Amino acid sequence: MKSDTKPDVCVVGLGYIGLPTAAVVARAGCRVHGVDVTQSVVDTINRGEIHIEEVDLDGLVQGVVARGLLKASTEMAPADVFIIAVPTPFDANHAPDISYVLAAGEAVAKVLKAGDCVILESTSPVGTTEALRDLIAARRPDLKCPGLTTETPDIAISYCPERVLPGRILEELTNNDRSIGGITPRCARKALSFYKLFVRGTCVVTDSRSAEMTKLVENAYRDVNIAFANELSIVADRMGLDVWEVIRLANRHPRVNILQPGPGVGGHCIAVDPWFIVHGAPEETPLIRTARGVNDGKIHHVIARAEALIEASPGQTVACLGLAFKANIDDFRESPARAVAARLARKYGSRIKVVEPYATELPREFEGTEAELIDIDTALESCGVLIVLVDHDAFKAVPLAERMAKAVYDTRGIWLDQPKAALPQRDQLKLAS
Ligand code: SAJ
Repeated sequence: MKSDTKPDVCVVGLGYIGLPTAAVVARAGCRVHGVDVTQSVVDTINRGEIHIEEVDLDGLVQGVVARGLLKASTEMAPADVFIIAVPTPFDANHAPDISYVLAAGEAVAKVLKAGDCVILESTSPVGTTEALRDLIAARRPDLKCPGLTTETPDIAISYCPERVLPGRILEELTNNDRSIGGITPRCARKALSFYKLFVRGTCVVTDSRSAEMTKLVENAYRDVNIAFANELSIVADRMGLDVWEVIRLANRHPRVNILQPGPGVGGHCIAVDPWFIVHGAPEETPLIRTARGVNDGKIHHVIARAEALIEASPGQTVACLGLAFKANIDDFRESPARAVAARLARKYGSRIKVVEPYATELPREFEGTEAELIDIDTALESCGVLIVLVDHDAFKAVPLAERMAKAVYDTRGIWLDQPKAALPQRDQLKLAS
């Protein structure tokens, strides 16, 4: 990497992490070449527009493209720093698929030169950065690779995960602390000097395997703790207790901080990454595996309770409030709310209405169900049953007076003032085991 001027940077994968990262790095004054396999994504970015939703990203991309600092292409180009931010999905057996990372490595290997720094940011199973290094070493025997030579390596390779929250990505890319995991300490120092160009948070240097595990552990921690809250909510339903009251009181203990129950865990990280740990150590991970099962199973509990409420309210129209995987975002992928609403729509047809302020039409699985997208005002005027699936601010703001007489099933605990009398007696609900 040039030490006197800002490095030229190539970002491989222009999705939810790659594009904001490319834009923030360009804002810091680096010339950024973004690479994506999808031509329409490349064309959109080169017009100064964006293909994903993220707060303030549109203006930032427009600005850095207009200043010539960010250009996108389907082709790899030489650079000083390469950031790989491609997907790492899992297969039907929950085994991680790092083929996109390796494909990116193949492409990067073709343009690498001595002095370059390669950084993997994709959430990855432990050992992936070394696998990337091995691939580069095999393709480029002319370059001395870190950990494989007793001499000073020609290139640096590190793992540096992001930990940004959708909806706050730009802010968190700059302000969050980061783990910088080098294959060797020298690799970590190279990556550190790059991240210092745009990260205000503390950058903590470690080895690549520890950094890989750290990212997985962070999301598994969330999953296990959400599973605890979800299990408590099922226990509370069985015992006729208000789980929100119990958690609120327990969290007054100075060292207790229980997370919030919901209809299940959605999104692309928390429900996926724990499997990477389980896959790496199947015999040693009963807790993490069970937590995944509890969170996936919560959807079925919610469906059973919703069905019981609907059947206890004959002739009433039902509003499912929310489709997003969490509050105040327009991301409906991997969403338990969407799965619950679609299931109810298939079973009860035109009785089911859906309120989702972030949607203009219902997703594909509602096709042929007769369910209808309506706004919150119409729902409050016409629906006798409300099923809260997402804690959007627009739903939280509905005053008690407008929902007092409704039968409500609130899976997110947003209306704690809702009279309990409006709920059917819990012991009358026929719950699925
Ligand atoms: N959820 C609950 N109860 C809670 C908290 C969350 O049911 O108390 C649910 C949400 O409704 C949602 C899911 O869990 O369905 C995940 O939401 P989230 O806010 O925990 O996480 P994500 O997927 O939006 O983003 C996470 C973030 N990780 C953590 O909060 C530990 C983010 O910092 C990571 O960078 C991101 O995953 C990622 O890319 O890994």
